[in-house]
Amino acid sequence: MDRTFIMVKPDGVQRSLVGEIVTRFEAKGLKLAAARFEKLPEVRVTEQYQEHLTKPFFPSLKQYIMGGPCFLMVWEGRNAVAIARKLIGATNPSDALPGTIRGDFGIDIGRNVIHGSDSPESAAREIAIHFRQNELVTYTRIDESVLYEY
Ligand code: IDP
Ligand code: MG
Repeated sequence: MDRTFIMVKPDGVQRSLVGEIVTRFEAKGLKLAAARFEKLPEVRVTEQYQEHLTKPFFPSLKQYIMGGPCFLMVWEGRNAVAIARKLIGATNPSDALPGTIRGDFGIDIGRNVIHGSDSPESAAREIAIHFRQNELVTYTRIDESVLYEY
């Protein structure tokens, strides 16, 4: 099974979208493996967005992400990374299709509600930034045998 790192950003939390977002991942058939509600320290924001450190928008991105509590999650399932990116939609909410989280709930690229890992390698890296190995919970979802053909 694959895992992906998902985070409701401070705008999503303030707009009370956590429940709606969790519902979409659950309904899709992904399995929650870990979750935490917290304000991210600077060091983890910098690690999380390592590839954007030199971008002109990085200072405002850091301020945005540190501006309030985030809801951090790990979701598990076959092809979880790509599936989650589809549920989330395009980076710029004005390009994101209706039915996606950013397409339904966002309007501005600088306030795009949610983060999701962009590859299995990024997912492993990001999960390790935010969660200890013993925080990842292993269990069987009762509907697993009907969610997958094999
Ligand atoms: P992603 O979140 O869809 O993977 P990335 O290109 O990795 O998109 O960018 C990370 C985050 O940085 C975006 O989700 C968004 O919050 C912010 N961001 C990216 N591009 C811009 C921009 O041009 N202006 C402002 N913020 C941006
Ligand atoms: Mg990204």
